[in-house]
Amino acid sequence: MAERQAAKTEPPRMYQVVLLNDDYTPMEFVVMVLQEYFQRDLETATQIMLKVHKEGRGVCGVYTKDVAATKVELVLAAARRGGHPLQCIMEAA
Ligand code: TYC
Repeated sequence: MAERQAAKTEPPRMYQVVLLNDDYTPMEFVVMVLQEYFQRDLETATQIMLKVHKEGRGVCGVYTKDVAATKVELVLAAARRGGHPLQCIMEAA
């Protein structure tokens, strides 16, 4: 019982949503995605986009599992609508 209660009050596992670089998605589109879906201001969004562009990947934010999964789906749907190959994944933080 003590164990069950301890497990119940464990903080939820967190997941980071990660953007991956590609050669085709416009920088402006990635900045827009970071502003729209990750509530980043223009300066922070630009910094994250440039990090992905230079280093191949970058963390957009850290969320609970359901929120992270929803954000990945929203980003991929927006990329598809725009005809961009942008890839977005989630991984345990
Ligand atoms: N590398 C892209 C370009 O030069 C820009 C880009 C940045 C694409 C971040 C994807 O997650 C990405 N247009």
